[in-house]
Parts: sequence; structure tokens; C-alpha cells
Amino acid sequence: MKQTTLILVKPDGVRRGLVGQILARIEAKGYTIEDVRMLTATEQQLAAHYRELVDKPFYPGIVEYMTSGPIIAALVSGHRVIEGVRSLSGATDPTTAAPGTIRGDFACDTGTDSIENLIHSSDSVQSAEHETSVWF
Ligand code: IDP
Ligand code: MG
Repeated sequence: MKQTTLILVKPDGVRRGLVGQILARIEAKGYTIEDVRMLTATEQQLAAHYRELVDKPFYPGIVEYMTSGPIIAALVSGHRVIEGVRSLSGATDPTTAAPGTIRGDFACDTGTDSIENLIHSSDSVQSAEHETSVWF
């Protein structure tokens, strides 16, 4: 089941100089980076990317966080890569994300309006296709 997933290294990851370490974990696992770009997210891109969250009370916090600096968007391929990169990323909440995961090892809850957790990764084939069209 060869798949492609979409990842974002969020602004905190770029700011903290963790792009290399995050991409290195994905490569070390055995997945292939097919494309990478750096950009600053627009509100339109975020509304499309987070279309399921736009009505949430914390959505303005997400916009503030995700536009606070440049991000890295990458396409990653491999067998069952969608599930695999979700597993490498760890749980949404960095406080409870398991050690050994990207969020568990490198992210810390700072009490901001949006949870800052370094990485986004697609959660399904449909999301991966949609999110790829947003960022590439
Ligand atoms: P995921 O990134 O682990 O897939 P989602 O529930 O899809 O988690 O949420 C997308 C992003 O929105 C999260 O990574 C986080 O940055 C932010 N977020 C999610 N839930 C909350 C919340 O309850 N408060 C603040 N920010 C949140
Ligand atoms: Mg999600």
C-alpha cells in the first residue's frame, strides 16, 4: 500500500532549528522525502487545511500560531506512510505525547491559545490528497 502523506514542520519547529532532526527521523524510519518547500502560510491556506477546525474556539489561536513564521511543507512516501508518520509524530498534546515521538521528545506545552506541537501529518488518504493540494 504505497502512499504519500503531507507533513508540515510548524513555525515553532523552524524557529527552534528542528527541521533537520524532524526530517531525519522520517528518513531514518525508511520513508522517502519526495518534495520540500518553505513558505509562510496564508489565512486562506490554513482555512482549507484546517477546514474541520475553523469553527472551534481555538481556531484564531491556530491562525496566530501557524502564521507566526515560516513553515516547511513536505511530501513523504512509503508503504503505510500515513499511519507511520502519525506514529512518529505522537499525540496532539505534547505533555502526554509518548517519549520517543517527535512531539514527546521535542515539544512542551507553553500555555498558548493553540497547542504548539512542531509537526502536522495527514491522518487519512483523503486528508493527504486534500492537504497536498493546499500546500503544493
Ligand atoms: P493533530 O495535529 O494531532 O492531527 P488535530 O486535532 O487535527 O490534531 O488539531 C490540529 C492542530 O490544532 C493541533 O495539532 C494543535 O496545534 C491544534 N489544536 C488541536 N486541538 C486543540 C485544542 O484543544 N486547543 C488548542 N489547540 C488545539
Ligand atoms: Mg489532525
